[in-house]
Amino acid sequence: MPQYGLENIRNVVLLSHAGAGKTSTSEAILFNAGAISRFGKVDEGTSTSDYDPDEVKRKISINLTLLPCQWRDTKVNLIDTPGYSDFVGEVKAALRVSEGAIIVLCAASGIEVGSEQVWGYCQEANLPRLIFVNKMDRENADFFRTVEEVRSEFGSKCLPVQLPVGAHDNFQGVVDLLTMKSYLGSPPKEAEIPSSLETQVNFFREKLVEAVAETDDRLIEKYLGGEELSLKELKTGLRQATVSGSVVPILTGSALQNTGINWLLDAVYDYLPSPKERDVAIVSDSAEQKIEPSQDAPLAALVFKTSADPYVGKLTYFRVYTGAIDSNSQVWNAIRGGAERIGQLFLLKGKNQEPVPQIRAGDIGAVAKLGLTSTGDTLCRQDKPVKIVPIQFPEPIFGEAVYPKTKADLDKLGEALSKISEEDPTLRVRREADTGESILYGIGETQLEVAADKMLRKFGVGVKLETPKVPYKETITIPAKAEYKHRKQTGGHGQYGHVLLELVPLPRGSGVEFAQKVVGGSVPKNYIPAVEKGVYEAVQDGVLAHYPVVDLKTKLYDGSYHPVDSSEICFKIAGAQALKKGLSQAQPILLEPITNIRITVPSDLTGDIIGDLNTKRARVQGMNPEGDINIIEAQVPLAEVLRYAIDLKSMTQGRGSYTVEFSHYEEVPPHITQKIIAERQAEKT
Ligand SMILES: Nc1nc2c(ncn2[C@@H]2O[C@H](COP(=O)(O)OP(=O)(O)O)[C@@H](O)[C@H]2O)c(=O)[nH]1
Ligand SMILES: [Mg+2]
Repeated sequence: MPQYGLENIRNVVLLSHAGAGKTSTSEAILFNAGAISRFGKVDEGTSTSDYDPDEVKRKISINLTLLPCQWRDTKVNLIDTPGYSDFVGEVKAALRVSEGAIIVLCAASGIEVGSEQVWGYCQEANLPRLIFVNKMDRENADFFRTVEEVRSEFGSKCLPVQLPVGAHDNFQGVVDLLTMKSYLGSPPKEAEIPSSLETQVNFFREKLVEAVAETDDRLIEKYLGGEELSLKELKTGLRQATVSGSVVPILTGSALQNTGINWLLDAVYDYLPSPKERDVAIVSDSAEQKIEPSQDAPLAALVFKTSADPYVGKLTYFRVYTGAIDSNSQVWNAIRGGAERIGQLFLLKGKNQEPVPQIRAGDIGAVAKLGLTSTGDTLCRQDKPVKIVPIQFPEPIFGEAVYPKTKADLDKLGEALSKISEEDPTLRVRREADTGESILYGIGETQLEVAADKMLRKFGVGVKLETPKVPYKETITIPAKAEYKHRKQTGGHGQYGHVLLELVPLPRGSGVEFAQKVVGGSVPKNYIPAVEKGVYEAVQDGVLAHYPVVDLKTKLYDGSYHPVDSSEICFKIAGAQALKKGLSQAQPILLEPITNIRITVPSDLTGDIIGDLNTKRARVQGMNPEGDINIIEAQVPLAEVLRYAIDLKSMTQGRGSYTVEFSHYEEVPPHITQKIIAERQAEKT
């Protein structure tokens, strides 16, 4: 197992809209680099990256996958990511441990929503990147149209370093704008530049040389003086420009046909930065600081993924930034403040694990069965603790209630839920006290379906997912008085309890209060707690639709007792029954939770979003345009936004996002109250 210096590593994340060809590109890269001997296919479920049964079943990537290979003297840790927006957590984790990115575009579809999103993530992270215009073999593939779109949306710093020769079933190869040679056929042979491409070749070559020259005073002098830059100068300059982000090289090819892949690997080698060229942010005295990656410094490694395996147990993925980590050693988890035993270390390649004695700075590895470590933690030396700035994951916002399918499933449900949410930082489980449901929150519907499949496959727990119940409540609108006498004569001694209650509505959010003002011992003191107990039990089950009653004060003001027949239970029954009578007389209503929602969308979609909110009984409270996005704030009943993640995605093709939080309870409009009561009755019978 060779060891690599920092300069001889590239950690590269593959990013794109779903289906542009990341996984196929990664397969072609592995194949050409000799890391695999068989060229697998996504569509046949045989790719190295999409090995997980859920990925094979759906034919999409769900997890980030580590796919190391060697190109020339350098180790390339390729990280394939899912394009489907539900799995953005994996993308964020992969981005964080990479020094460079390849953004894959489909030559027929051009820029798609997902391409915009991943471009945005790279901008945020300031990540040097390459663009690979894939699928040149496809019908409707159009490199020049795609480049035009890219340059107008992502900026003129995106520049082709190659142009394709031919397209569709006549895609032959590329013209290299640095060497000014064309390479055609398979295996590629040097050829003349086709005369039909001359105009474009000259145009883009000029742009490229100019952009490269601008990176260096000496080069720009030479360029302005009319001198040609040498190939070496061009390459060095392009590397600098790519690393600094002032140029984004565009390459092209076809992953499926395995064309253009070697040049892509060359570009990763030549232009993307090594771990040495990117500092890592640490938290020091709650401020952020940068440290330089180094193999000689004490250990600092970031845990960026955790996966749960029913056999192996927990598998922890980490990226080493400084120092090295050894098999069978002890490290310090600076975030948890505890020691962690490290067993056998592994390098991962898809599903394969290769045991290794050590993993050094710059590289990525995994270890099984850690005790206290979870995603986001830093592993280091106890005498030199460091905390690497943790990864920011998006908030889980879309919830579904999880119901076990059988009694056996119920027993194992809690553990399975906690294991799958440990695997995915964008999943969270919360028990809703009001409805008694366990709610699994995530980013989207597909992610939750995959989570349910995983619970069955990995932990043998069958679950159904349902839209969560709305925690409605009931209250009263006018004061009322009610009397109940519980009296029974059965056999031996009888039962007797008699109370008079006064019910008064309280303001929203007050809850339930109980008071007593009994004069002359008409209800003896020792029975009053029983009445109170009866009242509190009865308010759990309202008279309208069996929802809990809130915002009500109950006062016990009179009653009577029997020296022999009275008991606590009799007064409890009387209290509960009197309350029920009182509720019916006090014009009860239903209350529903109202949320504050904050929706961020491209400005031109504002009209659609507002129109839709109007059908959801929302009150729009404000709009805050910021550039070409608009932030809409509204209050809307929870019942209307339980599936808003799905609605918003379809209205905006995924360009929108939102946050939602509980605000307060409000009266349900009468026509909806009728519907809810009818539904509850149907449910109960
Ligand atoms: N014609 C053609 N199809 C491709 C190419 N690359 C990928 N595909 C197909 O596009 C689909 C999605 O590819 P995949 O690699 O899973 O995309 P990902 O979602 O970005 O990982 C699959 O059906 C691939 O066979 C290509 O270069 N040419
Ligand atoms: Mg994929």
